[in-house]
Amino acid sequence: MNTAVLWRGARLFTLAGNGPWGAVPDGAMVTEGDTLRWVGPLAELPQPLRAAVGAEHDLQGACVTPGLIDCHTHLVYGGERAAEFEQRLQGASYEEIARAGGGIRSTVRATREASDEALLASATRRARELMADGVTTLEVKSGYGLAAEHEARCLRVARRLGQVLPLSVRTTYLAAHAVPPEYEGRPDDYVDALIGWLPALHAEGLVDAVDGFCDRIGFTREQTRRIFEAARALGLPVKLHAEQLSDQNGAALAAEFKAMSCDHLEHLNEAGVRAMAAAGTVAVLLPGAYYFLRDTTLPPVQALREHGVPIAIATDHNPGSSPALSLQLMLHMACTLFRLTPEEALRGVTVHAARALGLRDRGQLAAGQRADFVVWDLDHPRELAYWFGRNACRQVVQGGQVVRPDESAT
Ligand code: DI6
Ligand code: FE
Repeated sequence: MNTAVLWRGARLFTLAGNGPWGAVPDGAMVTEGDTLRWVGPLAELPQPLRAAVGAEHDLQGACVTPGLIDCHTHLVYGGERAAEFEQRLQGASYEEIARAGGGIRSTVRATREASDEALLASATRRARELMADGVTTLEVKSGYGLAAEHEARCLRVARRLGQVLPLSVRTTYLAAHAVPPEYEGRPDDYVDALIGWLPALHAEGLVDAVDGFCDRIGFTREQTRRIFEAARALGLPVKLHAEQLSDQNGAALAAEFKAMSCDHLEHLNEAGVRAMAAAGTVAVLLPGAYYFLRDTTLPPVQALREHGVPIAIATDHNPGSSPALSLQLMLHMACTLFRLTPEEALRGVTVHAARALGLRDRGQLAAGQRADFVVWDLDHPRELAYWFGRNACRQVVQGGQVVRPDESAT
């Protein structure tokens, strides 16, 4: 049997209930194994539960939030693209570089050349950086293999990450990220191929969701539809890189398939917003990519709010458009660049990020949720969006275990 552990002396910001931040000033939590058994004001802790407590931690008035969830990353890849960054600084555009065979395709070459061990080692380093920032759940997409064998390798590495690190990992199949050189000029044949690879990957337990890049340099709506139909036939949920560089009405298509999320959305139109609202699809905004590509078209945040579309925020970590390794920095940028409120931004990396991954057991501090939380060196979580370039994370508890500070690492 698991011992009940009491965490007291916390200023909890549960994000549960209707009040601002779900604040509980003299808060306490009781965890049992990897689950939160009770959350509330210490004074209201039921006596029988108090009596069952086998260990206690005094958080000494520190501020506590749910563990952060990075719901959109491309963490597994070989190499980096700093030289492409220099090219862009000299005037080449992201699309021009991609069309000339650079961009995603250059990372595909480096990924195919990298061994499984090298891919795992580099992804582990990056995951650790995100975790040091308070991340307890991470989504990882494939999409730099673009061949059956290499997509499988990347998804296995992603799964492995969740086994070697104290981290929950969700995997997403994004073979529809770009057309690989073997299929140059034959995108429909490539779509047939990637649809053909999916059942075996799914049978191996490597796929939690299916994604695509619907854009001028990605895949058309019709191709995306075929991919979504294949996902649906296997009972897999879908998400979409939609309306990033141009408006393809991708979000409306994704909503038809009850997508868990549509991501990027700088060029999202009103009909797309309505379709997402009706389908309950989360809007995942990615300020890192917007910033790094020096985009100037803002996602329609006010329309998303007005239609009640939940907004999530993620790093979009990838070597081409967002080499970002801090979700805290994304909170800041979501406010400065997209004008989210600090509370919206925090909900975007907790409650709404969980929803973007189809996870109901995390994102808030409430009885029955996973015991994933972060203790911050801050007076109030609004400071998460205020400071930048500062890591205010003091302690991370993942599945009821203290994983940071990591005593095994020192
Ligand atoms: N949109 C992006 O911003 C990333 N993928 C996508 O579909 C960029 C990926 C890359 O440039 O390597
Ligand atoms: Fe992405």
